[in-house]
Amino acid sequence: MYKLLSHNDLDGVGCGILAKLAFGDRVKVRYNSIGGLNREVEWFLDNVKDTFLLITDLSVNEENEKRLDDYYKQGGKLKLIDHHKTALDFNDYDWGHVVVEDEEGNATSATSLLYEYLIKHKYLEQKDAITEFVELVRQYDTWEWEKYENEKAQRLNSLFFLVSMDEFEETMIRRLQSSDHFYFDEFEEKILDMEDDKIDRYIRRKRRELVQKKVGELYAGVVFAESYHSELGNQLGKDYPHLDYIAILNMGGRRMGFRTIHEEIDVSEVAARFDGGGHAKAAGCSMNDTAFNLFVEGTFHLEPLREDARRNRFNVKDSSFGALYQSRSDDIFLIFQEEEHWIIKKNDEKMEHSFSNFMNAEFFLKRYYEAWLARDDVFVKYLMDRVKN
Ligand SMILES: [Mn+2]
Repeated sequence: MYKLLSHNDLDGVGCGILAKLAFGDRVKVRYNSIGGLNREVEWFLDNVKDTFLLITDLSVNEENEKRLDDYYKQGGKLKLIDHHKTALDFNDYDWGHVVVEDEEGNATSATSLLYEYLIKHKYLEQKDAITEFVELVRQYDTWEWEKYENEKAQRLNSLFFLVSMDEFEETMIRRLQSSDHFYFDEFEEKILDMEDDKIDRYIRRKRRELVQKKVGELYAGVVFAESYHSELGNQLGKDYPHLDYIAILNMGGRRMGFRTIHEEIDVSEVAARFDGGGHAKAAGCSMNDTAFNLFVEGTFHLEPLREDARRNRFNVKDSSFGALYQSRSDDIFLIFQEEEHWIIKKNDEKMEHSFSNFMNAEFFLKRYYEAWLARDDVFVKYLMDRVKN
């Protein structure tokens, strides 16, 4: 018999699907939250015998780490397969297999590592449909789908949330067994289109609620949201590149997620400050007192960031003639080009900084003044006033 304990996200469930394809009725699969895994491992060690234990996409606490090692040394069959860099120490054990990047430098996922493992040990045969499915899961879990603009990966994750876990598992297993290539059927395509529209509307609404807060040395965008965390964190990060990361607070679940689009920022370090963990680009933690204090109490009174005017014809970004910004304290900023440099005038006074391009000047204004691109009518009035004077 086999037992698989895995994470309850798409990558974790991808592992369950592979295990069922490989072992059929001989494997029992349980999906867990990050916190729930340790209870399951304890229960397994206390109650189960003669069973090969596989743990994927999650790692255990110190106590279970010791107990599992004893179990292994006494002849118990065990493998922990993970791709989180916080789990790399498990490679010290024979039973640990943690790989963050493969030899070609591609980010791994638990599903891709388990697939390799199952093929290598001849538990499962390689097949195009499965390889394609595994690659979609990997791209979604590692954000690579963004780079390749592979929306199929994002849609697979949407589908995962639209149906129950059991139904997703069952449908995928049947499809991977019976078809040569991976596909969505007509009905799935239809509901996924509807879901895409819904996500767009949700993100637009949440964008109007985003507040900015300096936490330590970094600037965070903070938003309360129950759904679509990864899509939301990603889109808001791209919309507000002057923020180092986006923090998404799920009050009902008492959890928070961190997401960054910046190479130089590692949000697993941010999460670690609050006893959480994860990847450099996406991480999470439970909401402890410190986190609650900083991110909830510390932001509740703040006004959301104002959005840039969208339908302007005259006051547009990157115009060497000048782009006008406003701030909540009623300051007015003009970014314009002067010879090689970009300069900012604050209320008609030149500021001392100069910038090598428009983007850096705008970054400065947004980061330190929370300024937004003014609407055309404000811009026109600004120019008329200057002409009169
Ligand atoms: Mn994963």
